[in-house]
Amino acid sequence: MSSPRSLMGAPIAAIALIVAAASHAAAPAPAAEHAAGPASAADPASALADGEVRRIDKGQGKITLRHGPIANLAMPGMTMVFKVAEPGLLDGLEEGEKIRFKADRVNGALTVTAVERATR
Ligand SMILES: [Cu+2]
Repeated sequence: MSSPRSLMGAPIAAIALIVAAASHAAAPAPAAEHAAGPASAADPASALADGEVRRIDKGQGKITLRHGPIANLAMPGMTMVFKVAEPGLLDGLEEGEKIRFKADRVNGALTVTAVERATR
């Protein structure tokens, strides 16, 4: 244990110690990191894949996409059915429309978690 006691360094060191002590007491570091939330874990820009809507099934909450490579799932381009994380993601989409989307494995099912229209 060494304590910085010089007069010049004392004020800053003291403040730093107080802040460190206060935040330590208020919230343990691991809990604070978890609070950031799982949804924002991946870089959103790089997680978006290209897709074209082939079929929409609002009743089942499913969408068929012809998609390009999906980096975060290590999946090559193909046509396949995805679940959607929430029905509202299908609102306004039309078959044949080009989209950019984010997909993830949710409870073992490949699921579209975000959709945005491709801009041209
Ligand atoms: Cu696929």
